[in-house]
Amino acid sequence: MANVTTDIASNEPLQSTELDALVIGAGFAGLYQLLCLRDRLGLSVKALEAGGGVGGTWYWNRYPGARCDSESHVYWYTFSPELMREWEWSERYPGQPEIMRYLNFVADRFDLKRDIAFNTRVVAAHYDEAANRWRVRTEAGETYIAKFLITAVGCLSTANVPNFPGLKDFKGDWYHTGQWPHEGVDFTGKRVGMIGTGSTGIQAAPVIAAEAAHLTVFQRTANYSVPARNAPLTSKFQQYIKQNPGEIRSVTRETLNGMAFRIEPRLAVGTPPEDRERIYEAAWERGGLQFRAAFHDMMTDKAANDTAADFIKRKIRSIVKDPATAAILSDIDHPYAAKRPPIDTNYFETYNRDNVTLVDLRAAPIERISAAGVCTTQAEYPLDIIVFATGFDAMTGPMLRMDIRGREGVALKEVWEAGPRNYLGLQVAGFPNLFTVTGPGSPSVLCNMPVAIEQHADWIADCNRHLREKGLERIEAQPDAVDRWVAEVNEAANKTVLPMATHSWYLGANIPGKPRVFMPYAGGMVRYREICADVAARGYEGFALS
Ligand code: NA7
Repeated sequence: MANVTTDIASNEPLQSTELDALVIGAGFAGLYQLLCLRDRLGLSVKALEAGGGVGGTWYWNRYPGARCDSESHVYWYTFSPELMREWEWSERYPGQPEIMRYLNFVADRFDLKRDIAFNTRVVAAHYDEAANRWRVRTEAGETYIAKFLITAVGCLSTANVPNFPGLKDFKGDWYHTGQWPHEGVDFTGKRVGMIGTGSTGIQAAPVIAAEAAHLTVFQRTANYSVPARNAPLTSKFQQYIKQNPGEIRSVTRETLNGMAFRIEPRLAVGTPPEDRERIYEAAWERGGLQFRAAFHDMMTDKAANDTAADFIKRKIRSIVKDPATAAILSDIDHPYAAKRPPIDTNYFETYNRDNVTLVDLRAAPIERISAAGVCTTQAEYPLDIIVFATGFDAMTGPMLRMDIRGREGVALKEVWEAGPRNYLGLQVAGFPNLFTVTGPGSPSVLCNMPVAIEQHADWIADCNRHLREKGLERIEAQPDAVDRWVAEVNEAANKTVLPMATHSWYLGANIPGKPRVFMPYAGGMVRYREICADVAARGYEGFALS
């Protein structure tokens, strides 16, 4: 319905749309949140999406080799057994195009697109206390008014292009992997430079190397990677999926991080070295993120983690033939999986190709970009194309690039100046009726994302139902509950080796000037789910309802 109201910034009367709830984003999170609120609660809801289609992260990340690191039979929605039977994955890990087909299938199956405005970027959201409404403005100047505002903006959706001097003078083409051209990039016959060796660079390098005349990889921090061992799914496994949707859903709810595998109860410390070696060897052969499930103490005991780290470093040195290159690749300075652990298809093998060179930025950092290419303090590397696989302003970036203001016009930027502060990763004190799906302080990126997303969207929908049933209009996190939760998030992280990677994006350390705070909740999805359920069961303890 359209009302005449006032534009939040200019005070000019504008046509605006009034809704019960507004969702920002139409990726995994936004689609499911829209479905929950519209179809289960019967609310008037719209989703606003900056992209030209559904998909969120997967809409933008179209770089060569883009593939999910979660296995396909757990990287999807599990709220509907019928839906799980209707869709069939083709490979062990879903590639970006297949994920896009899946999300479009879901959006069409539930007729979601009619309530999504595409190519619509939200620039501001201000809370109007007197009216108890959120006033949301888009880049094009439209205004939406909603009682509830739900951000489903993703954790890794704000691209980080480092501010190298001279980039504008570069005569070739450059691309960030998270803003990849839809038409693709032709590397044939080109000299390509790729900066960054996180999960993205590690996926992209082998694919680019196979096409380009030459690939130069610029590595700042050496990284672990375990073979993904991707393969087509057998028809037997596809049958298993169709016949056991309930079991698959249960496993993702019982495992620490929403994955399909259980962490072994045995300890690395105390296991005889030859047995440990055999176990790691089997985990390496099996491949994937499951490597971290080999021993229970891997993520909590540095001595245990060292055994995994040592195993992978030896693997790198055995794969990479040139000893100098192998030394640079295996000179890793953080515990295994303390930064997000990549998995790969022929990554280290790629350095055995004649057309691939590794540049060690620790020895000689990038000084600037010239018209011809990348200049380190030691040399200039002439290039036709530069690929920035340099990651994201993670978790808080997508929230803070919007001008979000709560009570009395207080900006989220101010409240989060020293790092994100909220309750359960779901609500910020002073920002009533604003929910943040997979916000900082929730398991999010430490969990298999669709599992974390379904839990949050369900909780938010249940909360909305509760408010309606009780005739309540407003829910707001209490400052003391926020203090307690921030302490709990820190405590959970400090029980693990995660904060030992002092330069990880989990800590915001990849973005110059960003406060260093461990952002995701590391206590595990199972415990987190219990905490959230318990809070709701106690009448939304820690929230003020009115
Ligand atoms: P990541 O994991 O943040 O990796 C970015 C890479 O880019 C990493 O190797 C960085 O080195 C490097 N980087 C970033 N800035 C610079 C500068 N200024 N100079 C040189 N190198 C730089 O992002 P990804 O896209 O690979 O992965 C993000 C997530 O997507 C991934 O974890 C999965 O969850 C999916 P650094 O390590 O900071 O020294």
